[in-house]
Formats: sequence, structure tokens, C-alpha cells
Amino acid sequence: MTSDSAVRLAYIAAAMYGLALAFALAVVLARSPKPVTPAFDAVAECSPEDLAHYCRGARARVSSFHAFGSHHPIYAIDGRSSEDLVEKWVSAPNDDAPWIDVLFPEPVSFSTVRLSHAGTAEASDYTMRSYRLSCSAGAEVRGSLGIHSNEAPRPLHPLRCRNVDRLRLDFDVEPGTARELVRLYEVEVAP
Ligand SMILES: [Ca+2]
Repeated sequence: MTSDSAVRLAYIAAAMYGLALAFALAVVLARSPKPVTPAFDAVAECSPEDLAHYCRGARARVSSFHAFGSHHPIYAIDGRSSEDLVEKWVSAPNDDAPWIDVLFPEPVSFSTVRLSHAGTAEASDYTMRSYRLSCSAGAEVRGSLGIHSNEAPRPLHPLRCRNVDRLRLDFDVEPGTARELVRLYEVEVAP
């Protein structure tokens, strides 16, 4: 085989590999346009200080996640503010309006939301600066709070919500910067 043929074969192989990857990604996205974590049964006495913990039956639903990085949204409600760089929810690169919902198995009331941003384990400029928290019962929004200049890696936000079944975080990404993806290690919701 000539070197030209070998180069041509290498190009063809690379192109086919790229097509296979694109097809696999399309299948993943088509099957789960709004990925949601499994519904675990609530465990009695589990994590009394964190209503968002999956062991209480809470679920996380997201606009997207970074599938190739294994950054599944379950990491945002597993009760661990780990410094392991895999253990975070990361939004997909093409998601320009990322959000995460915490879905409660039954109506809950709470007054604070603690977030663990990327700055808890990574460079501070990965910490999200601008986002909105809102809670709702069905379609009725019962509380919201806009954050516009956050620099804290682990801020505690006051948000008074009564008998709600969902907490939503809507993030403002900043394309071309470290904040072009959301990197969130944990959401904690306290009574
Ligand atoms: Ca976590």
C-alpha cells in the first residue's frame, strides 16, 4: 500500500468514527431531551437537614448534561460536596439556557438554598455569577430570587417557599468564558 492510500484510509476511518460519535450523541439526546434522575423511595430519617437529597425521594431534572464527561445530574443531589471533579452536574456545550429542577416527592416548605458551585473544587472563575432561583406548586410560582453578581463558591440564598413541589435554578451562561457551561456540585434545601 502506498503512503497516499494509507493517508486516505486514515481520513476515511476518522470520518467514519466521527459520524458514529455524532449518531450516538443524536440517539442519546433524542431519547432523553430533559434527563431526569431515577425515583428512589424516600428513606425514613434520611438527611433531615437537606430536603433536596435523593434519599428523601427528590429527583433532579435538567435541560441537558455533559454526557461525554459523565457529569450526571444525580451528583447535584447526592449530599456530597466532593472535590472529585467528576462529581458535578455540567450542562451541555450547546445549551445556552441551562436549568436544573429539584422535584420533591411531596410538597415541602423551606427557607434557604445552599449551592456548591465549581469554585469549591476548581478555579474561582468557573463559579456561576448570574442565575435565578424559583419555587413552584404545579404551575404557580411561589417564590423567586435573582442573583446577578455571585462570587461565593458556596452561597446560602434565602428563599421562602411554602408547600412547593419544585425548585428551579435558571443559569445565565457567558459564552467564550469559563462560565460557558454550568458546573454545579450540590444543591441543598433546608427548612
Ligand atoms: Ca454532589
